[in-house]
Amino acid sequence: MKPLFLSFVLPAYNEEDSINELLQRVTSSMKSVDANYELIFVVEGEDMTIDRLCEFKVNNPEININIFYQKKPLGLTNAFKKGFNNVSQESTHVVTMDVDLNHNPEELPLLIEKAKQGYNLVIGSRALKGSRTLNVPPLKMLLSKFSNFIFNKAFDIAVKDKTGGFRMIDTATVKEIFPLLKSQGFEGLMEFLLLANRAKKTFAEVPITMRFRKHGKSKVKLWPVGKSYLKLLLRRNKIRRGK
Ligand SMILES: Nc1nc2c(ncn2[C@@H]2O[C@H](COP(=O)(O)OP(=O)(O)OP(=O)(O)O)[C@@H](O)[C@H]2O)c(=O)[nH]1
Ligand SMILES: [Mg+2]
Repeated sequence: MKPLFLSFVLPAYNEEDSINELLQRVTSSMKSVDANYELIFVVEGEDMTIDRLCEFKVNNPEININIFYQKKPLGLTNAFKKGFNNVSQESTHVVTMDVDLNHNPEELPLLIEKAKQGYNLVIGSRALKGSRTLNVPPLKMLLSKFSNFIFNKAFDIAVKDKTGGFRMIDTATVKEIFPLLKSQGFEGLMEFLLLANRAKKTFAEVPITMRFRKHGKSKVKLWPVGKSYLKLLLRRNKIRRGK
């Protein structure tokens, strides 16, 4: 097998109080992983995230960090697209995770193990035996369970957690699928799975511990996000047929 080269694609919108811990934890976790890696940040917003990130980059010149920045947020999927478009030539896999530390960088080896078995998409899942969710407010938990229930009925894909953002995907699959994404925001996480399923990609899920953000505000706005998922639901048959 080719040596692993992980491209972390990390969208951050006003995450100034989480960015330093994320950088510390990702880079120290990677010390015990047998892989080269790069960090690609797509930063939007007007807080200090960009300043803290640039400072880390200057102080750690040995770490391969690529930063894209603009003030105006253009949505999660658009941020992912920008990152995916800029992974380096050597990249074997793309890793996505939230910058607010919802996901544990220390759990990455679980995903790597499955990716090494050859699965195209490995999903850090909140919906398996052994998965844990910590400190998530009851209303958010209820909404997440409700939306996953609807998606499990509506989308016939062998993945239990269809909206989680902790994923490891082989780079060839990312390059094949992402140009087809029509989404702009959070619904792109689901659309990616639909398109990958249509392209007969293989999926694996591993249980993770998901922790509610300690800092900053959620970027999920109930009504716009709900509306875009609804549009995706209405479009699902067209997507299945490749239209
Ligand atoms: N660059 C960029 N990043 C975004 C945008 N929307 C969300 N993000 C980032 O994407 C990740 C996921 O957004 P979150 O707000 O954490 O969404 P969530 O995990 O469903 O909700 P909570 O963690 O409960 O707040 C975080 O790292 C955000 O900063 C965007 O428009 N642009
Ligand atoms: Mg989050």
